[in-house]
Amino acid sequence: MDQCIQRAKEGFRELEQWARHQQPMDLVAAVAIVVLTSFLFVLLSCLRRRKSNTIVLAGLSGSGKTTLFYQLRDGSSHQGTVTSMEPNDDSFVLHSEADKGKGKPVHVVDVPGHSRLRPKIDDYLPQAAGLIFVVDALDFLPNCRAAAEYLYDILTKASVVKKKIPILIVCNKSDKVTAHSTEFIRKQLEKEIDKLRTSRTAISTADITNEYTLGVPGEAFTFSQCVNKITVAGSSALNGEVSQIEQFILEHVKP
Ligand SMILES: Nc1nc2c(ncn2[C@@H]2O[C@H](COP(=O)(O)OP(=O)(O)OP(=O)(O)O)[C@@H](O)[C@H]2O)c(=O)[nH]1
Ligand SMILES: [Mg+2]
Repeated sequence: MDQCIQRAKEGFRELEQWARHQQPMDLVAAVAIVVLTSFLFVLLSCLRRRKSNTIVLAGLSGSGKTTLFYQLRDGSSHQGTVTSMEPNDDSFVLHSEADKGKGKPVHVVDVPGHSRLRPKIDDYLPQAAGLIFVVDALDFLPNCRAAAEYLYDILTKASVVKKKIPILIVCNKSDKVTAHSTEFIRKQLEKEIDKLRTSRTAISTADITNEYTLGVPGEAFTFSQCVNKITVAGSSALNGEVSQIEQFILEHVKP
């Protein structure tokens, strides 16, 4: 510590001596350059920190993303949705907010769950302020592995990890009595991701497309280990029980 202070003092003395030997104009120029550079640095970091207003809806086919999209936009589920063949992409004030006569527009993108269309998600992640991962809580067990695989792929993408995109796991279709609880779904997904972690790291490196690894080595995987903030909520997109989703959106988007 004393050594550091001594070095700092010496450095300061050298700087003082150097300054004494400079022309006043050179000093003004040097100070101006430092001030200008600092200003540009602050400006750039402020611009970079400005959040976008894009919310990405992802999840397996049939989980209820398109129903949720319409519920958020129009306050109704547009019953009779069919498997989406391309992303649904619109900017709107959340229906519940528009009712109150306030609100800022949100850009919501519903990415189809069909495996061939999923890569479209990469077009939207770089500007995402948040990601909503929709899970079918009714037909959960037969699809648990597939849902965990998709979620694992999302959680290991550089675009998601580097920007620490907040993620809300939505257990949809809670209107049905046989729907699984949010706690059950969270635990099952954690268990499946834990298994995936082991199997995927065992694959030869040439086959690995995941950009980041998950969790803490030697410990069972939990969402709390992720750098991204991950929360779990229940919803019924069909019946309009989407308040936790709206809260998540309002928390993470900026105009
Ligand atoms: N009971 C119930 N059914 C729902 C709910 N949300 C969606 N569904 C139904 O689930 C089915 C699939 O919903 P979609 O919104 O089309 O699913 P998706 O996630 O967009 O599917 P893809 O476009 O194939 O990726 C439809 O028959 C919906 O009516 C819900 O909250 N409760
Ligand atoms: Mg759809």
